[in-house]
Formats: sequence, structure tokens, C-alpha cells
Amino acid sequence: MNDVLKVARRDAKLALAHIYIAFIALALGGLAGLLQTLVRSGKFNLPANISYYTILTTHGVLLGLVLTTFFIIGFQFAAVSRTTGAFSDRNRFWGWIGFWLMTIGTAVTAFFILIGEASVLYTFYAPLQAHPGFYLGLTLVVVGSWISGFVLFAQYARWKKANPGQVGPLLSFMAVVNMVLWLICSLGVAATVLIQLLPWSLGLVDQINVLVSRTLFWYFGHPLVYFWLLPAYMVWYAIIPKVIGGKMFSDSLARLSFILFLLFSIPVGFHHQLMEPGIDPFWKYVQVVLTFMVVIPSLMTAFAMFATFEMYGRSKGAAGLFGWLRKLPWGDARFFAPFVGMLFFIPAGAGGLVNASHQLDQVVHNTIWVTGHFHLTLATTVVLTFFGAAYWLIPHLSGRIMTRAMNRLAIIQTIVWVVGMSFMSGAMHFAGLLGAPRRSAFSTYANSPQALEWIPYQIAQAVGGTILFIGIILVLVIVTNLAFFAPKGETEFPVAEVAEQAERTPLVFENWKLWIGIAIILILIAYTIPFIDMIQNAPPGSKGYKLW
Ligand code: HAS
Ligand code: CU
Repeated sequence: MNDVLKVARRDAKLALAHIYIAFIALALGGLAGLLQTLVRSGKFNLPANISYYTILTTHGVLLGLVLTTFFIIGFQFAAVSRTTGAFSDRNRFWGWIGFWLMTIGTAVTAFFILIGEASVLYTFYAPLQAHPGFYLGLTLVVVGSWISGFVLFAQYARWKKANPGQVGPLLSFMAVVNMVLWLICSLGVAATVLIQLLPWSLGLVDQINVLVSRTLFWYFGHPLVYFWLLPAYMVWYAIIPKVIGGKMFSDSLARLSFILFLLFSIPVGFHHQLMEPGIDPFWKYVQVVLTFMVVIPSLMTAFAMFATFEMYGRSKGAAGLFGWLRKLPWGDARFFAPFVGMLFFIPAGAGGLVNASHQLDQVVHNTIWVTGHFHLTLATTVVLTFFGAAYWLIPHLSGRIMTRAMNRLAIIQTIVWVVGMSFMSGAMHFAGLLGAPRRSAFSTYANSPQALEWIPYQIAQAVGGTILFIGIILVLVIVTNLAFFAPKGETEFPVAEVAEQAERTPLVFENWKLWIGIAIILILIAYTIPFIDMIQNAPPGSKGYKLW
């Protein structure tokens, strides 16, 4: 199955182009993040009248939307080329079209943010209104990503045609699931942008239905977080076992968890709108139940990872309940960074369960607790896994090798990240419980005693933010080295084999009509009635606001 061992050179270029943009976004977005934590400590003001909200929007868009989408598509292109063979010329050509559309779109969006015409944050909630150029730029990014999705589907179909009756390679299967998920969910954001936000910001209509717009956004926004998470799970399931020298616990379990994500990721957007009026509590309840369903594949993943590690440790003679822990390759950054990501996912996921519980969400919603939550999930679990992947992926693609010195630096980088994030995200969680709001610049709210309580935590956030910025500089040093300066040589693209005792993978996982059909039915059940309600009983629309 894994007979293609290298990503073809021309595909490597395409994948690398995406990864470069991702790390440029990390550099700029990280700088914005540093500035924010400094401002919020109350000890620092932005120079030259730059607005806090301009910086905050830059940060969220570059890291939440640009870094992720570019890294994921680059990684998936590489993974699919590695496991199904070199792209056809036509597929590669369209891959480049997708890349350029996304890149031009990013540049347009960034331009309007930086000139201060679009400080609407990365969720661009109505009734905040941005310059039309902001929405147009984002549209190009999404359309580009769709093209890339179809390139992957076409490549996968080519492999299936050449290998009739065989199950597709695991990594390619996973990339296809992730892009199907992305395609279905991004229709929601495309709808609100094209039908509501663009005409409204162009002045063609003067009012917008805010609730419909937010609902379409979160129909997209929750699966978006799994679009980020699933590539990390690809690394955990299909690559980490090989990195540690072991085998994958079960191919079927990995596929089943991905299918469950496809089914349950989408009909759950209301868990971001639990505090919003205008949605019947019954439908919030339905979507909370579905949210708890989508936790199951993550629990399956935790189980599979423990099983993989334990199986490997015992094969090396480990004894006792946790003896296997000592057998893991702690000095290998390709393992260490993603492993720390897994570890942090335990409290991060627990925080998610808090958010998803309607009553508890009343305490934390719109507080900086939520910001703390996604800096554990996205900015630690996912991002550390991506860094860990970059440590072999970039040299594999650039024809170089990672030196021992760089590996050591990568271990240090991971530790710096852990320390910085523990300060920053930890302080955010605590301050959130004390009521500190998210999405807001520094204020003592007329020296109210409650707001003064938050200040020590805000200083801790700035300390953490500064340490994290050092972490960003370190990873940029490593990545630049791996891309341009490291010694030439061959680096392996690790792909794990399945353990001998695992069951054969059934073909039913590739019954796309079935899974996409069920996903659509679940979406219709969860959204049809409340959506009709929102339109039939719509309150008066809102004009646009520019509050920055
Ligand atoms: Fe979340 C808000 C609920 C996961 C990202 N989330 C956000 C926002 C972002 C985000 C960006 O229900 C803010 C959006 C905004 O701007 O408003 N989230 C959840 C739930 C999960 C969850 C139930 N979130 C994520 C992931 C994200 C992410 C993943 C990004 C990648 N989230 C919410 C809710 C809100 C929310 C509400 C709205 C809050 C509000 O009020 O606005 C679940 O998927 C989590 C399940 C995960 C687990 C953990 C399993 C553990 C594993 C690790 C195993 C470890 C090993 C190592 C093997 C149950 C798999 C062990 C080794 C040893 C030695 C111990
Ligand atoms: Cu969510």
C-alpha cells in the first residue's frame, strides 16, 4: 500500500509554497499577538494611533484562518502525493490555481485590515461592518481552498480507478474526509458573505439579519475547528506510530473516528450561540446533544494513542502500568512536540465540555476563558502537532535533513511553548472565571473593583505572550533552516503500518454517498426548523457599525 515513498518533486514545490505562506502568517500574526498581550497588561500603548482592534483582527485572521488553511492544504497535498503517487499535470496545475487564489485573497484581506477598514475580528460578526474588500478577499481564500479540495478528490479518484476494490491509503482517505467536511461547512460562510455581508457593505441593502448571519457563520465556524484538528489527528494516527518505531493500533478505528467527525461536526454550531436570543431552547438542546456526540471520536483517538504507545512500549520490554512511558523517544522533536500537543488536549477538551454545557457556558461565554480554551486547542494541540510535522515534512520536501542541533532547538522550542502557554492560557482561564471579557482592549472600567481583580492575570498573560513570541522566533529559525540552509540529504516521510493483529479495513468507510447523505440529514434535522423560525420571525435588520 505504501509503495510510493517520496513526494514527487513538482508536488513538493506546491506543498512547500503553502507551508511558506503559513509560516509567514505565523511571524506576522505572532507579532500582533505579542502586542495584544502587552496592551492588555495596561503597561503599554500602541504607537501611532494604531487601534487594538486592528491588531486583534490581524492576529485572528492570520493565525486562525491563514496559517491553518495554508499549512493544512500544503500538508494534505504532500500526504496525498506520498500515498497515492505524483499528481497528474492537470491536478497540479489546479493546485497552483488554488494556491494563487488563496494567496491573492489573503493579501487583499490583509490590506483592508491593515489600513484600518476592517477591524471586525476573525469572526467578522454583523452588525460590525468591514470594507467590501475584506469580504471579497476572504471569498477568494475560500474559493481557492475549494479548488484544492477538488484536486485532492480527483487525485484520490485516480488512485481508486487504478486500484479497483482496494481501500484507499489511510492518509489520503483522511485528507478527503477533511476536505469534504470543509466543503460542506464553508457553504455556510460563503452564503452569509455573498448573500448578506457583501451586498450590505456595498450599500446595496442597508439592513442585515444579524441572527441569520451569525447562524450561518457558526454552521461553518464549529466544523472549522475540526478542519484544523483532523490534520493533527492524521499525524497522530498515521505518522506518530512510525516515528516512534511502532505500529498503528487499528486502521478501521482511525477511519471510523474520521467518519464520525464528518457526521457530527456540522450540526452543532448553536453551542456557540447558547447565549443568543431568538433560538428556541429545544434546538439548542438538540445541538448540545450532538456536540457531546462529536466528543466520542476524540475519546476514541485518545484510546488509540494510548494503545499505540503502550503496544510499542511493551514490545520493547516495558512492564507495569506506565512502564511504556519510559520507552518513548523523548529526545525526538518529531514525537515530542505532537505528544505535548496531545497532553494539552486533555485539559483543552475538558474546557470544551464546560463550554458545551449550557449552564456552565453562561459563566464563561464572552469571557477570556474562551480565548484561553482555543489557545489550548488550536494554539497548542494543533499548532505543536503542525510544528512536529514540519520538522520532517519541510526537509523531506526541500531535500534536506534536520541536524541534531536543530532537533535540540525544536525540543527547547516545545518547552518554551509549554511554559508560555501555561502562563497565558492559564491566566486567561482564571481571569475569565472572574468575568474578564474577551475581544476587548485594556480598561479598568472606571476602576471598578471587579476589573481591578483581573489585572494580575493580564500581566501574567503578557509574560506568557512574551515567552510565546520567543517560541515563535525559535520555530521560525528552525523552519528557515530546514527549508533553505540545512545539509542536503534524504528525510523520510513517515507513514505507519497497521499492527498485525488489527482487523482488515472494510470498504464501507468509502461509501461516500452513505456518509455524506447521513451528514446532510443530520444538518437538516438540526437546522431546518430553527432557521425557518429566524427568517419568519425576524426582528428588524441592523445597519452596519464601525466601532473602531
Ligand atoms: Fe472549542 C469555542 C466546545 C474542541 C476551538 N473552540 C471555541 C473557539 C475556538 C475553539 C476557536 O460548546 C472560539 C470561537 C469564537 O471565537 O467564539 N470545543 C468544544 C468542544 C470540543 C472543542 C466540546 N475547540 C475544540 C477544538 C478546537 C476548538 C479541537 C480547535 C482546534 N468550543 C466549544 C464551545 C465553544 C467553543 C461550546 C463556545 C464557547 C462560547 O461560549 O463562546 C471537543 O471537541 C473537545 C473534545 C476533546 C477531548 C479530549 C480528548 C483527548 C485527547 C488527547 C489524548 C492524550 C494522549 C496523551 C494520548 C474530550 C485526544 C496522553 C499521555 C499521557 C502520558 C497522559
Ligand atoms: Cu464549537
